[in-house]
Amino acid sequence: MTETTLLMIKPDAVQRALIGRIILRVEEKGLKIIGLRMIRLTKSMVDQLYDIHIDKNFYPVLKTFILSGPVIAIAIQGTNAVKVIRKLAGITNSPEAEPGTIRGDFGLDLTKNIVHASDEVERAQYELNIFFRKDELVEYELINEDWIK
Ligand code: FUP
Repeated sequence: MTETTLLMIKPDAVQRALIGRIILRVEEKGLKIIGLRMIRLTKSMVDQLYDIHIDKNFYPVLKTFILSGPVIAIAIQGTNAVKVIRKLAGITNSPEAEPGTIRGDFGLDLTKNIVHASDEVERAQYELNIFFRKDELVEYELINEDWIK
């Protein structure tokens, strides 16, 4: 089933010049990028994105980190896009993430873990709304789409 999800490249990966290599993985997999934006998040946007973690003890550290530099928000569409991007990202704790995943290949820290990926279709919609207006997501056909999906 065609889904749309959010992948956010976090400030650590932007600073480490990993933007291109992360985007490459999305494209290589055959998923379609339908929105792309660099932004320095506001405090209230971070609270929206991580609303389920606001009361956790690690939240102040997480929030400071996410506010520490610009991020890249990527809206991605394709078959099972939510699950596929979560798998490409790897598990949350980078040192334990499988090699071959983004976190497994590039990360060594739990908080500075390179990317954020939405975990459910409805949640993806909620998170995409934090970064993009409806008219900023672009509907188009890729010429090789029929060979992929
Ligand atoms: P994920 O769904 O992989 O983004 O992971 P979680 O929703 O469990 O956690 C959100 C973010 O909080 C993670 F990217 C890392 C961070 N985190 C910490 O910094 N410390 C913790 O103890 C747990 C999570």
